[in-house]
Amino acid sequence: MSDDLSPAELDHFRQRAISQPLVTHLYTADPSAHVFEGRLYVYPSHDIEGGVPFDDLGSHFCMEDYHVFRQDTPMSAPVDCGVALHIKDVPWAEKQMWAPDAAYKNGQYYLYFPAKRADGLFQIGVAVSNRPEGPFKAEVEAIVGSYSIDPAVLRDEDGAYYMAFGGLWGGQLQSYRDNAYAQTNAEPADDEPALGPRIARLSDDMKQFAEPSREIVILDEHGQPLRAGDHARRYFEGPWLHKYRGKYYLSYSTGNTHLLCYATADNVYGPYTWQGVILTPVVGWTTHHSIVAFDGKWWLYYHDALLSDGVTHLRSIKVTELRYDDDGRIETLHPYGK
Ligand code: FUB
Repeated sequence: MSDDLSPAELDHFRQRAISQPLVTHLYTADPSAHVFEGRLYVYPSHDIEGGVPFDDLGSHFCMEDYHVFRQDTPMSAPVDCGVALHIKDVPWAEKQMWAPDAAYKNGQYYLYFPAKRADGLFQIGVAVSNRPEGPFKAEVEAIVGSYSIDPAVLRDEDGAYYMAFGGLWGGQLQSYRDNAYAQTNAEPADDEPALGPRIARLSDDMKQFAEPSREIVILDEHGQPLRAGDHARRYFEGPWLHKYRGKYYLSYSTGNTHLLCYATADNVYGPYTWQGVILTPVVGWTTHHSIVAFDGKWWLYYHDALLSDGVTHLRSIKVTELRYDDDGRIETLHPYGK
């Protein structure tokens, strides 16, 4: 949704909002929620006003660190566990710590995060801790073969871990084909297949890809790849993978149409088939989420920009219950009512 909203419009959305900001002493966005040690840990971006002018590449999203938040239940007040990782402690990264995710394996916690290198290209790094809240120690180099933004890690039931990632425009995904960068690469034409997110299995030590990443293809109802011009459905950024009743669910943002939608598959690599909308537009340009099960219910963590009166790069994380129907379809949520 556009961030040019009048005070009356902002009031209207505030009165109808289905949930309130979880954190009000900081701006937070892109929440990745996980259950570790029986409690909820939320790994968001930490939005700041860095004084960087707005541009179409998202340079004004100039975040410098991550805070981790802990909750006893999705509805309880989060505890700010403090700075988990700062960009000054990441040898390969220069700026723009965007949407992170986390995973647990064998007594260690792994924080995955995108950031820009000095040459202006995004890569994805990993940092390790023995506590879910950190502090995390970054590896010296980014993950080999990683690029673009928005890592999301799924632990499958057989113990394998997969990372989905990628984002268009400022996220640079359109500059890559077959894992190779060229400045001349661009988004496909409207009638060509859309670019999908990337996916790779993680190595046993969780610090590298175990294989070159491959593209996730998202099909329409006729079994055809979504077209690049299908802006209401095609992948843009912010992937999330979860499993429900044995099926893989890939959910994501459609970017310039501001929807969170989802697609399902029988195989983690896809192809996925587009199914529907999870969340209609929020206040602010971006929409980004995670889905987590807690105590027998499912929860959607998301963000909007109401707390900052609609400033797109000053967002607040929120949570609301997510429901499936008997066929496993996710019911569409409207952040400010219908
Ligand atoms: O927070 C910076 C970027 O905005 C994220 O990486 C995108 O998913 C969007 O939410």
